[in-house]
Amino acid sequence: MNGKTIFITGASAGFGAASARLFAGRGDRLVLTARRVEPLLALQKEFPDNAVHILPLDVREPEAVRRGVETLPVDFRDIDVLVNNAGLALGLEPAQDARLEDWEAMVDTNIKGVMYCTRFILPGMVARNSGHIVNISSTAGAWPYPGGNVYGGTKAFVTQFSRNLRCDLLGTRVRVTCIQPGMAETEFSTVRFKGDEEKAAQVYAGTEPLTAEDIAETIAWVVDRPGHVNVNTLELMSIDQAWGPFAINRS
Ligand code: NDP
Ligand code: 8X3
Repeated sequence: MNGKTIFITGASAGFGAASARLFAGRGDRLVLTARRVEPLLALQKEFPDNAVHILPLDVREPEAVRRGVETLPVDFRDIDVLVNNAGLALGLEPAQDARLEDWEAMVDTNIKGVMYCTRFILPGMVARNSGHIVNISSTAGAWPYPGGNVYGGTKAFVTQFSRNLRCDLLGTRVRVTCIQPGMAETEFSTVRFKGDEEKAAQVYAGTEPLTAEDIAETIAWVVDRPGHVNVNTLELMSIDQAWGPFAINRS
């Protein structure tokens, strides 16, 4: 069989859907997961001649992830690339006002979801001595901002988990890459602001943000490096984004 088998979480929108299109366009086999089935079916229909397996699941449910991975059709079983992309931010309130339910949803999705997918897919990669895990972290995991509290914390986990995985995998041909995008226009802010499209649009107003396609191309680039090259961490931002000065409180 030609091409790679690529397992993408969060393929129903944003970076995941753009990556699915990019990889399908060049003939890779895809396993596409997310909670919403309709967008996954639509993606599958876009590529009628491709091997695209859709696997609706919630990454917060370890049994669903385990079952989904174990029962993949035989042609999709040997996963070459796992893109741990499913994730979300909920709210931008200061910590003292944040909703505990939002914090729990971010921890369960962004941390535990990455743990579950990795834990159930990695053994096959190690057994075949071949594979690549691409984890989608964020600039929010490296740089703080007001209201980033738990979201940034979950992405810091993704960054350090990626590095620690490489330590465990040294001596194998399994690669691990952590990608840290800055502001990119997807459904991300609409989800963060719980459906408030106007508030979401303000995040990107007057800027040229990163696009989902930019991130898909970055994922493809790290995957396409020769097998002896492991891109550890890759941070990228829009030309319209940079760091701010330290904030000072003056009384
Ligand atoms: P989108 O909201 O456009 O896409 C998020 C994807 O994650 C959707 O496909 C969604 O599918 C899926 N998802 C969310 N929760 C779950 C769950 N519990 N189980 C399975 N799938 C889930 O956002 P982006 O494409 O922008 O975000 C992708 C990743 O990139 C996230 O991890 C995000 O934190 C990160 N990121 C985003 C940045 C940005 O500015 N946009 C910048 C840096 C990082 P569904 O709802 O159907 O389940
Ligand atoms: C998404 C980027 O800056 O909105 O991870 O947290 S940011």
